Amino acid sequence: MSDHSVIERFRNAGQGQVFAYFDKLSAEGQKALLAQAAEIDLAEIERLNRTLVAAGAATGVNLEGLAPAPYERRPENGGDAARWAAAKQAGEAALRAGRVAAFTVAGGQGTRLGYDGPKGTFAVTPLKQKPLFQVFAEKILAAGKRYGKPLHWFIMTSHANHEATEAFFAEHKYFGLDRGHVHFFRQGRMPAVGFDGKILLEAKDALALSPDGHGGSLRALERSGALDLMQREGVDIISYFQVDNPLVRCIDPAFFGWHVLGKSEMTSKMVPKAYAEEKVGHFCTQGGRTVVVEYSDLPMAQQRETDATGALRYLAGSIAIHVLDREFVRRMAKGGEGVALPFHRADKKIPALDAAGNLVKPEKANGVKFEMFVFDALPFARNPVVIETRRADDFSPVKNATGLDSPQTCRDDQLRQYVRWLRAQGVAVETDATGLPKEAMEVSPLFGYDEDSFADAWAKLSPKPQATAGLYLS
Ligand code: UD2
Repeated sequence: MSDHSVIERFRNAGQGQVFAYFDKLSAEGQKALLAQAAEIDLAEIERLNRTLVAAGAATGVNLEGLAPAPYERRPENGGDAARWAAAKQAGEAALRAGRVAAFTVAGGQGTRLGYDGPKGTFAVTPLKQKPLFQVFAEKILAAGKRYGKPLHWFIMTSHANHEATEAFFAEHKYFGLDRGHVHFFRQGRMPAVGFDGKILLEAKDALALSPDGHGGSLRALERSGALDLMQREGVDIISYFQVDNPLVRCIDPAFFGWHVLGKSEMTSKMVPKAYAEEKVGHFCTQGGRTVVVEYSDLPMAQQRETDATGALRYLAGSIAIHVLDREFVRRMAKGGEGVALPFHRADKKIPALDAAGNLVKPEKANGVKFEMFVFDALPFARNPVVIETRRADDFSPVKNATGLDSPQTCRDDQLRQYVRWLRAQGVAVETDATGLPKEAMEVSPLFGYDEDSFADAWAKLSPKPQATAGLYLS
């Protein structure tokens, strides 16, 4: 498309302000702005303005006919132990057949943590201060060895952190993984608009662009060629997890097995909510489909409802751990008649040029960012399955600098996990009432990354060390 027709297209769409300073830009600046503009789907922006931004646009989520989603309970909570065992076997077979790839969404900006760098480079382990990326890398490496098939690992970055992420891996020699098995790609971007629907500029030659949400990962997997690579390699099971949660069992045979045996296109883990007000999404059903409703969208009265036994009715909390079928992702990415992730509106403080062309850092929200959420794919999936997991085994994210979901709580949860693994092997460990040892110790994922792999490694260990301060099993 010629430069002129790009500009014309924006003018016709009522977005001519994007080129307000165009004539004063250097040739380079003009080129940069045109390239960004060419990325924008103006029809999509017009639709989002109409449906999400315009005065009177429908706000709030449709809660009609909502009910709690069924899920597969763990054996200790009344689930069928034989089915769990069968699932584990099926998952192990899938791993041995090389059908599984790991996939981390790492495009977020980590603003709440106040850490300036790709979040995956943040140090989290109690003793060795390993960064998040290293924890996942070692789990993936160890699982590849355990099942005799090295796994591919896909990492979605953002434009802001892509180069720093790649450099970090190169500097650390991919933490022992084969370079050819680690794949990075950028997620897509969306322009921010003012409350009047006009696309904002962050500089005279740059739009205010931001990542399109973790739901953008489905499009990005397709666009980057990751799905084709998976197909060539015989991978059809994608293990999706977030960069902020080092406890995640990113290679969990039973999880993959439920997915395979259920002929599911999307399988998700739930934890029973700890309390009604806990800020997680809820697995629900609506019109025969599985959906996730964010805590901010479900009225508090409903979140507090209890059943006859006194348990929360909307118990199934979403912790952002999913298995995706490769061809399901392709179908979602390609879109088509009625098949598309919806966008969500987030009102934000967006640094933008004012009418005089000066950059203003606003004190309060001045515009809207558009984001997609990966869990919105669930209602499109065939045979979705939700399984229960123990929070202590799978979920302790680092989100805030202090307090809840902070480096401190995450460190403590890692330590408690090492203690449970050791105690399961009959090792005496001194702890407080919450299972927290007095002194730091650490288990490398290369030694054991879950209960089973730890038990096997421990059995082979001779002599057995004492569980004392500074113990490092690697
Ligand atoms: C998410 C879920 C919440 C719960 C929680 C568990 C949403 C809206 N809420 O909350 O229900 O499951 O996680 O921890 O998802 N990311 C990208 N690109 C983006 C935006 C995010 O890659 O454009 C990644 C980010 O790097 C991180 C993950 O997605 O790994 C989660 O992002 P978040 O911190 O915004 O999610 P949060 O804590 O609001």
